[in-house]
Amino acid sequence: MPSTPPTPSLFKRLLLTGAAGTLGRELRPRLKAHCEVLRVSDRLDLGAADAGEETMPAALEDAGAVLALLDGVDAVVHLGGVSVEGPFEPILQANIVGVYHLYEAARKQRVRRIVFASSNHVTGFYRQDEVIDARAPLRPDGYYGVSKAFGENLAQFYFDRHGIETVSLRIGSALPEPKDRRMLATWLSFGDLERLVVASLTAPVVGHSVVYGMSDNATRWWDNRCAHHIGYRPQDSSERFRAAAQARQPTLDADDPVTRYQGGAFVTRGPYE
Ligand code: 15L
Repeated sequence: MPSTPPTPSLFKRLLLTGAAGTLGRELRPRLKAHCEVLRVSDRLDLGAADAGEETMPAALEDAGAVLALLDGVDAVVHLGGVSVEGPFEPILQANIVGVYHLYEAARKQRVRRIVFASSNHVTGFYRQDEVIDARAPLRPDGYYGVSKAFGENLAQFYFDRHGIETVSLRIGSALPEPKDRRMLATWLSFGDLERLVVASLTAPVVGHSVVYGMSDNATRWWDNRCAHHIGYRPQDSSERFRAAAQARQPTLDADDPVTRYQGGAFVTRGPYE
């Protein structure tokens, strides 16, 4: 009997930025199945290149380095940058200047699709008793959320002006398990993160699409009705962690902004001086 030929890789060369971060380390081995070569990049130590990988350290603030990073790349999964709320200057450099360098490099190197790690914090000032979809006006809950809103706007502009497609992933809480009651709504398992990224890379037509990155949780504040064309089907749910999360937080103060708003603790961070 003839042996089944291996599934051809979808991409010749895929770039993963932020590969040394928490989500980057999760996606790095998982994305290798979807490309012939995975180019991994970060400003931090990437370790040795594994089979099927090439390492290219780069700082997003360095336009020349980012241009070289996108040379010969079919598509990008952009996780790089600051991933939490904090003072403005580092966020400005990595998330605003850095994402501009990324899109300019994509234009010059003719990269056609980017999966952009945005964040639920672009809408963190909606209340936890509201359900929103991707058409809701943005309500960032800090400089970090503002920087991700900039990234989404830039993605829209580069699609309208240059035809570069992006899926902006408003990632919830991508952790091994939900740590508190808020995360029963925001949790995204690592398996579902992989499914979401792969669906975003492979959906035939995305233009600039926005999708909330959450698992199939029973409690939900986000409605992905505008993103059905991506074909993301979450397979995990936070429900099995509910009892533990409730035991950890038996009572909640409804007047506390951390409880009231979807962004949780991010909404109270700062000012920084
Ligand atoms: C994020 O955007 C952060 O990167 C992550 O550290 C979590 O805090 C997450 O949001 C969240 O909202 O739980």
